[in-house]
Amino acid sequence: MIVAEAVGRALAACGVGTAFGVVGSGNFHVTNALVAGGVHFVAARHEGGAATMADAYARMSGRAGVVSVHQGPGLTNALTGLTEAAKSRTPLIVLAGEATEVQSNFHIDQAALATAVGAVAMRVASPEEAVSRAVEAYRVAVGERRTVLLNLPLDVQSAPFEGPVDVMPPPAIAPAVPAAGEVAELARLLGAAERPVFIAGRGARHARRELEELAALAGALLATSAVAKGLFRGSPWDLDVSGGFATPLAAELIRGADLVVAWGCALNMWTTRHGTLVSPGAKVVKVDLDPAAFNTHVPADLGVAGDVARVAEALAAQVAPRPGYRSPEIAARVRAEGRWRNVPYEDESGGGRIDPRTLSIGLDDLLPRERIVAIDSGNFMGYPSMFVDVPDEGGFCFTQAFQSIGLGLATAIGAAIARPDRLPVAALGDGGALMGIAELETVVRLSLPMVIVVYDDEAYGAEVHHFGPHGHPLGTVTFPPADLAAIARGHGCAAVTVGGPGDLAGVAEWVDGPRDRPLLVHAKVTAEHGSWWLEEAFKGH
Ligand SMILES: Cc1ncc(C[n+]2csc(CCOP(=O)(O)OP(=O)(O)O)c2C)c(N)n1
Ligand SMILES: [Mg+2]
Repeated sequence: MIVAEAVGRALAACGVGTAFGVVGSGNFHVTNALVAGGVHFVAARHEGGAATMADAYARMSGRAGVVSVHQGPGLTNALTGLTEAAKSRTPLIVLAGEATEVQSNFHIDQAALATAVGAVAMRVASPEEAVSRAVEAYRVAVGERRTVLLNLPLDVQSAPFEGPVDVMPPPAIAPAVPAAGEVAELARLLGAAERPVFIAGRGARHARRELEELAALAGALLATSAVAKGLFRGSPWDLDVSGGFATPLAAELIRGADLVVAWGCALNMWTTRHGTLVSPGAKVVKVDLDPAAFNTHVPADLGVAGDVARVAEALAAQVAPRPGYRSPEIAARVRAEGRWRNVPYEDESGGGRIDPRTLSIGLDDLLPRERIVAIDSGNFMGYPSMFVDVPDEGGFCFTQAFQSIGLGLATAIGAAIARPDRLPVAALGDGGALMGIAELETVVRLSLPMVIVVYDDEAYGAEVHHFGPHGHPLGTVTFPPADLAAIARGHGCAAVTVGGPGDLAGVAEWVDGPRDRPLLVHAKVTAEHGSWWLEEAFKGH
């Protein structure tokens, strides 16, 4: 056995289930060793796609993601996806060959690259530490929620490895017990609040039951950040997403809160519309594993350090039932106005183009409810996020921490592999779709029953709507029509072009058929004006 094989075997023994990558000479043996150890390997067509697939897979499966890349350009190609993962605290292990010889064409300072984007850099520096380094990389990724680059120098990885690959998988870390004083103070605030609202973020995605039980006692309304969308689906007190995507009703009720408790949620500019959704008179509490979150963005009056589920459970024993914000009148309003599709609008479809709201509502009606929706970035992104419903927090995958376009299709692939029981839906702009299109072949090759919806305005709409009103030239951000349906058919997908509501019949046909190939919905969308969340976004630039 060589060192590369020992590393692959060790990671397989740690419990890695699925790995993604693009294989070259420098990661050939380690990848094959993963496979030999029972790991399912998914070959991507671009390392950027592989990194994002692994990220999305980890988010939606709750397991570590692994991505395997060639030295040098294999790693640089993966960097945008790795940055997204690092910013999102996704447990991800990157296995990379490393050309340590400076004369090599492949040589770069890989450790510096990793740290520059917020990842942790490690290296297997000798055969003796092959197994211990691999286990350490796994432990840091999972235990500390980090993206870890494990460099495999070419000379070391090809050296003989003596001895057995004996791996004790690192033990699961029990969440720390929250401080009694902080919990008691939050219990006191909950006991005094007339209109409490809970906003749950990424750090609360595992804690639905605990939060719902506590919210029922405290009379709290429930909302989430975009990444946790769906967490409270089915609750009559679910306001859906807080922030730019919030319904007018959700915005009104969150603004009306006298206590906002953020659970595993930083209350960033997106979730709070630059702080404006939190009333100046409201008390703000943050419950977070990381105390560094307490004073960022909208700062907390009280911080409770700890795991969200544990803290909520501890509180439930201390809070006496009270109606709080939960009146019959509010319940009726949430029922009537709590979803975007119930908010009236004027359908602007016409002239061979479909209103993106009408498109999204039409898809919501047609697609099976057991779905997992992935969203790319751009002006269009709010339409699928707001009008296409999801069954729960496992139905929405939002790789937007780095705000990169082009990650949506790979996100949908990783999510689809994590949740094969659900219909994957990729919602993309034409710009993001063409940027990430290398992975369309992967969708077809893997026989994923995916629906890929392209909101095509033949432009980088975000830029058009931001700069257009000021009279700037837009030639750099507008494009001639591209026949995306034909491109998709060329890859082996089914495809429909939608130029008006009537064309959605083609989607219904696919849904009712064998779904034996992916469907690309090429939607020519109206684009007379930009979206309201986009204006909000540009305030942050
Ligand atoms: C990798 C990357 N390049 C450029 C940008 C800047 N950018 C933000 S939105 C956008 C336009 C995206 O176009 P499209 O996917 O068609 O969506 P639309 O805005 O038209 O709805 C661009 C270029 C970015 N966020 N990420
Ligand atoms: Mg566009």
